[in-house]
Amino acid sequence: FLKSQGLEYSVTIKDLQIYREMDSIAGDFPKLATRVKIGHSFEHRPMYVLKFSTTEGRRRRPAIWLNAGIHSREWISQATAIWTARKIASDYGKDPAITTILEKMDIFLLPVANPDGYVYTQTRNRLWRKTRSVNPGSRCIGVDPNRNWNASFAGQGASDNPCSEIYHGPHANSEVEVKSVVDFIQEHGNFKCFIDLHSYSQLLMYPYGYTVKKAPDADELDEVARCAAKALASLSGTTYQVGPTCTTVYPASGSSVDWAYDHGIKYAFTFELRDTGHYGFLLPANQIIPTAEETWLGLKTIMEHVRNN
Ligand code: ING
Ligand code: ZN
Repeated sequence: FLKSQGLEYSVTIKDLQIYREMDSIAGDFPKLATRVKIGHSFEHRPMYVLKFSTTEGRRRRPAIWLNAGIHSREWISQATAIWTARKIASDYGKDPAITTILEKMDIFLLPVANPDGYVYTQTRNRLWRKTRSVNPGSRCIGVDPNRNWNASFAGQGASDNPCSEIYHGPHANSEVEVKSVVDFIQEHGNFKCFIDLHSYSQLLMYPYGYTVKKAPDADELDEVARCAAKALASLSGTTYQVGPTCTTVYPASGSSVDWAYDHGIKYAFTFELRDTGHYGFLLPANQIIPTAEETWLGLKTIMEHVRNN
């Protein structure tokens, strides 16, 4: 396949070190963490999630989906996710919060939701956002994978121009990376929470992005988000703005969290991680661990609320 596309790199885990770390976490915590392949990307890289579960039972526990790296250039997202993966595993049995969460629920973490784009940002264009799929009839490559979900698809805040950074694609779920997640979540059928990590701007948002209309659960989601932002800030004072996507950043249709929310996953949140624009997407490496550590406090606040409800 790759040869037919004229691509010179190989489809191995070599170009995705995060996949090796996922393997290493699963190896270090075999009773808790397993690496699960949920599909593959356009360029046939595997899509791996880490599943954290304290039960071997066949019954499907209520579950939490942690999504990262849907936009490839937002590197703090993938980095925070893989840090979080090891944190979940190593704090289980020590931190009562994560221990009780995992006694009731399973956590699925997808650190690289757009693997082709991520490799492309490391080899060709640091600021690539979209997937790397071919658009028939256009010289431009890629679809915005956060405009490609079946939630007011092709509505406001998305473009029908394949050369746009917010191109929604030919139809909902046209991107195999999006379709893989949708199929997995629907097949599972018991997800209660979906959190997508992006950067940058320091925002914590909930549905909707596709309309200014208030979501039915907006008051509860706003309250949870405010508690999470407060917990996050408690570590080193990083401030987050809280609100619905549409009025907090901009209108955007076809997003992952709006799809999740409209498909019964009430606790749907998007983090826009550090910073507020000084470094932007090029956040220096020495901010990875501080960002991950403070974000963890926000994530735990949300997951504890999901556990209690
Ligand atoms: N921002 C998000 C984007 O996809 C967003 C904002 C969040 C839109 C949630 C819709 C839903 O444009 C970045 N930085 O990608
Ligand atoms: Zn993004």
